[in-house]
Amino acid sequence: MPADRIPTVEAKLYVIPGSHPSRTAMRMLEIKGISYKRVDLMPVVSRGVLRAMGFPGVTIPALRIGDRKITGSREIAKELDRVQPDPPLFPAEPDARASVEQAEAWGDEALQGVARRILWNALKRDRTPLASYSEGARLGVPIGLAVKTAAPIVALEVRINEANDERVREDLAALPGMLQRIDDWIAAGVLGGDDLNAADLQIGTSVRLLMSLQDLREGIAARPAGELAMRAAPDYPGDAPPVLPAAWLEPMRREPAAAA
Ligand SMILES: N[C@@H](CCC(=O)N[C@@H](CS)C(=O)NCC(=O)O)C(=O)O
Repeated sequence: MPADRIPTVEAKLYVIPGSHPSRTAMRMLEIKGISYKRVDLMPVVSRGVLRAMGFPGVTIPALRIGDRKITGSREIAKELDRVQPDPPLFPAEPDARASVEQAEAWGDEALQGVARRILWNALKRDRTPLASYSEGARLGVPIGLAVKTAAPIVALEVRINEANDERVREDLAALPGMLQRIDDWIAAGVLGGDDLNAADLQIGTSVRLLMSLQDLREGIAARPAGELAMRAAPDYPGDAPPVLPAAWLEPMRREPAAAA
């Protein structure tokens, strides 16, 4: 057995209920067959917890694996391939790997934020669906109470993530082009192969989060990106009834735009 191959490893994953990159990390651990302990944290509070525990960053997901502490879903993907090479999250062939890494980076740097801002903007309008995003989570307080007292957290997340109306309207205008880009990657074989790769899991969970919003679900579900999302994250919590202004959703109702 190669020296860098660890047969059993102790893993603890820090997540926020309903968080899309958290789900990316959960699915990667599942696919690798690495058992782990899940620790649910409240948004915002998570920052202090990770800082106090000596993680290198303050965002979720955060993984303690063996004696290593990692933040960032892309860093976690790389580390998991290192400690448990099979099944691989990246193709071995250099060009194919570069394409997957490019799609993964775009998923992290562009799509993830769009999905996050749209969700927080929707929750700013109606906090009630927060309970559905916490399904299956153990927050240490009753979910009902957590939701009732969540107004300051939602307000802070809107500020931290710049989920203001102007930005989110722009995000929704860009979304059809982003979905088209995902469909194109699927057609090109970069995404959506038989075995899910790191980019499938990075992008699929963001699309899956967007599909938790009834405002967007129908426009996404039938396209290849929607099918990929269901494969990447079959069990995703959360269901938000329509709440976004109809005019903002117009671009999603038009014909598919060119890739953004
Ligand atoms: N892009 C990074 C960062 C992820 C990120 O921003 N996570 C959010 C949850 S989806 C977070 O930690 N939010 C808590 C906060 O900002 O207070 C990744 O993929 O790991």
